[in-house]
Amino acid sequence: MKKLAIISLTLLAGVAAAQSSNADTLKAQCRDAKVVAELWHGFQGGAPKDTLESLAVAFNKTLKGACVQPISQGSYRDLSTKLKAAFASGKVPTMAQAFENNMALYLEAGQLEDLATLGVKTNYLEKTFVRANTFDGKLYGIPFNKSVQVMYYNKDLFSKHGVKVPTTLAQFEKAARDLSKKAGSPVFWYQPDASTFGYFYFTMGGTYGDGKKLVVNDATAVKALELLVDLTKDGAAKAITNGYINNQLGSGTFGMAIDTSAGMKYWESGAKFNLGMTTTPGLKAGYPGSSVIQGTNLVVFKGAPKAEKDLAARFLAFAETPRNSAVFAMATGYVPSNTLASRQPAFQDFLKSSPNYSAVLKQARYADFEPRLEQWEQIRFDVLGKAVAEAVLGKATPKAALDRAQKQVDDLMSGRTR
Ligand code: FGO
Repeated sequence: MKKLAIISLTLLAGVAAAQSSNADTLKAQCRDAKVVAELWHGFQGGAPKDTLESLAVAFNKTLKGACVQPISQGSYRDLSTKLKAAFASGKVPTMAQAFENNMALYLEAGQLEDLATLGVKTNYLEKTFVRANTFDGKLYGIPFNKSVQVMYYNKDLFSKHGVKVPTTLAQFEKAARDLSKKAGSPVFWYQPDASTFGYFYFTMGGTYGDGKKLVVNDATAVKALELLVDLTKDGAAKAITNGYINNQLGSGTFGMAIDTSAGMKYWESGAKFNLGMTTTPGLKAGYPGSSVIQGTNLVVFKGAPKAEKDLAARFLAFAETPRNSAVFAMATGYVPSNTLASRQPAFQDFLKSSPNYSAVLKQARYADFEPRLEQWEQIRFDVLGKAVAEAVLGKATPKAALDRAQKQVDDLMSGRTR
């Protein structure tokens, strides 16, 4: 117990201290190591990358002659592209981050190690997340950085105009319209993509089909996209088409957004107003809306040498201790993977000093996964995301955009296109 406490304190200190030194420390730790377990990831900077690196540094300090080396591969999509190339060349890393749909693909390609064979345990890990990592009864990944969408809002703007923070979709629509009129510009900011669409779709009861056929153009989907399009046309919502919303907070009057909890630190540093975080508006009064579960799991590749895989299993256990899970969540905004994390005294103190974060814990009980299909990554970006963008930019009606998307989905699912 004592050793754990020391490791975690070191980790916390590592997060808070000058982050740039992490890269140097990792390089030094891995320079003479006989066993190097590469962890390919899709973090590109900020709190998520710093915290992952701090975790690896702290873990490596417990080892002799071995190390875990996190290596950024660019974005999440760059990561899956590079992994597919690695499968083709046979030079796989030891571990990587993976969305559930990526795992379906990697599993189909015969690349994932069954974690039970490495002795990986899932005691006290979030059951829903663990289930999402389980295929045909076998565990192929452990939840690491799982996020939920929450509502970020400008407390000052709401109180200036005497508008109540919405808790239902009807209130949300009215607040967006009223506040935008008062502010003289659109206050609901969103990225026109599958993630934003997913919030509205799930909250209105959408399910992307019945599990047998993938559906993106049912009546609920059309209704969800129409709401976004109408708000945009009417000057109550603004599509942010060039990157993260949190990078645009200096330009114009921001009111509210639905965005990943993993952006928490970025939002905190980008907001020049009192930032509020709360659960998403729901369909019925008294119930939060839904939210898309994003972020990734850690997987181990079958083709890596045995010594690296054993080291990976030890790292997974280290990453998932209640304390390290708590530290990771506190430093980033991700949902803790270990259910015991929130009982940590440091976590309790954190909740008192950062009450916004409690929205993340509450929202985690009202969130849904996107389909766990190997084609999903391509569909969410190149088909559904494109349809959403087309509709909000006025290039097609929501129904026409989604009908076209459905055709592309059908072709992809039946193998007519790749
Ligand atoms: C991101 C992407 C997928 C899939 C969902 C999939 C692939 C979505 C969405 C597309 O870990 P999350 O919650 O958040 C990310 C985290 C680490 O980078 O920090 C967030 N971030 C980073 C910089 C910043 O300025 N602000 C900020 O919020 C970042 O989003 O994952 C959410 C965003 C997207 O990448 O555009 O998950 N996503 N399902 N990506 N490849 N495949 O199936």
